[in-house]
Amino acid sequence: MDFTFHCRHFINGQFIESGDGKRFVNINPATEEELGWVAEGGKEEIDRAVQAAKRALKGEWGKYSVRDRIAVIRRIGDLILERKEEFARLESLDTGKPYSLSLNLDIPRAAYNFHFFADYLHSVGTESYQMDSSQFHYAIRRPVGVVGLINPWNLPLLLLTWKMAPALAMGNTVVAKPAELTPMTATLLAEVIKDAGVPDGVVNIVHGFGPDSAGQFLTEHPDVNAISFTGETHTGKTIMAAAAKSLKRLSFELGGKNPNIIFSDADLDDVIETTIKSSFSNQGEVCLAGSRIYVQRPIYNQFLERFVERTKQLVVGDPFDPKTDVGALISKEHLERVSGYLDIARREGRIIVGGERPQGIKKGYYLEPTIIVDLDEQCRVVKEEIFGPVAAVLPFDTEEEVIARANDSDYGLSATIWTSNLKRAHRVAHQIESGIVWVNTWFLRDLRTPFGGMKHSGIGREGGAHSVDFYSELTNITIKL
Ligand code: NAD
Ligand code: 6OD
Repeated sequence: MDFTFHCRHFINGQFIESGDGKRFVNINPATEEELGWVAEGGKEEIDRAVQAAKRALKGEWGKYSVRDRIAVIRRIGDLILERKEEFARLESLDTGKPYSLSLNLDIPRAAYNFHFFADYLHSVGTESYQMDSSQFHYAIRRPVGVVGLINPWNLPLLLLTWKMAPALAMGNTVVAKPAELTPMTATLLAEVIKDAGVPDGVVNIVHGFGPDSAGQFLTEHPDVNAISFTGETHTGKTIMAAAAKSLKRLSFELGGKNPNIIFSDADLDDVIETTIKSSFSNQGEVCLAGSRIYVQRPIYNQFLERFVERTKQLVVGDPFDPKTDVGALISKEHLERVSGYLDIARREGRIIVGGERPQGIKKGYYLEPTIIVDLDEQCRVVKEEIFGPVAAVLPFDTEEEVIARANDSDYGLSATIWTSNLKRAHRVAHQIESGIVWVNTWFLRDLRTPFGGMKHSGIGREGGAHSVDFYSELTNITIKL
């Protein structure tokens, strides 16, 4: 394919390469071809970006009124939409996900992240209290300062903007470190940021890796006041330790091993269509993916038959073919990691559909959507996050039993409950240990709601008022009259 897109850092409003000229190659996971090179940032680039962000806090950005911020944030959203085909193309080339998904979900949602927080900012207030006529208390909000944003590769622009929009709305400046595997849409976003008229230094983007690279140097930098991180639980622990030295504020959205609980009174047509999405959309590379599917015994065989049938109909292949449902996994290493779990599944359970490279596809990191049964609850395939198009289906008998099994996990990000019994839906939802519970649906979002996980799935919540709180400092002022 005749395509190249090189990714430079964006520091203080300028696109630059690393001082030492270091670069790495960006690979298209669907074709294994080179997409271009990426500047590899180190200590020097992180420091330049942080200093630019620090200066920008005190510059014209610091004087922007709420109305000025709303206008510029709204403009960023508008410009993303104006260039949505370009963004979607880059996102699919970088990730291997279907272009239709990038165009209809990732990119519009990225724009909406800016539009939502621009609108939301209008109604952000603070508290005030009056004890009696002699004392009055009120709080003011200020930016936290320089905020580091570290993101994964599965929903690159969606997740970067989910953090950037509220950070800017609250008047912070940012240094973002996109995932090394998906640097392209962040680079295009930098162009949009410039075109929208955001003052230099307010948004900085430094490419690179995690350990001993841009990611680590960002988390260790003493002038970074907060880190918002989305990624693996293990990485979260490393970042927490590094950030402790300078006592940074942290927000973590981490991994998940999410249960889908399907009671026998559920609407099976709805269940099948949504479970296909929750297991296999975005190649199953979604933190919210339902990867442990508990089905009540009376409908277990019927569910399985229909779920397998529907899975066989999924078209796996070229992300740019409009018929494609499932694209390529992100990298060779990731495909090998996911395949390692399939080896365990073959030994300890039974793969009843998928599990192989799709026939006729010679290049690219593809895997057929896979369903596994007959696994012991303690098997690693049931316990660990696989982050691929792989679902384990397990039967259950009683409500009490399935709640205990769903909660028997280190993770606690999301869960889906399928039932037509409203009382049961509430009862079960109240007992599930996860930050998000969907009833008779999946990934239905309202950006005002608290989003995040408990246990090893995260610390803190983002969305609406929760993002406002994370990205701002409160000072309480007491007046004695
Ligand atoms: P990852 O943790 O390997 O990498 C995420 C980011 O962290 C990358 O930019 C990487 O370069 C950086 N990084 C890695 N090591 C670092 C270090 N020592 N210091 C600083 N930065 C470092 O995750 P991934 O493989 O890119 O993404 C997949 C994971 O993300 C899955 O576990 C998935 O569940 C999780 N995720 C969670 C959510 C959520 O909302 N909870 C959303 C999407 C993805
Ligand atoms: O919808 C969101 O706001 C969000 N953070 C989604 C995360 C999906 C994980 O892969």
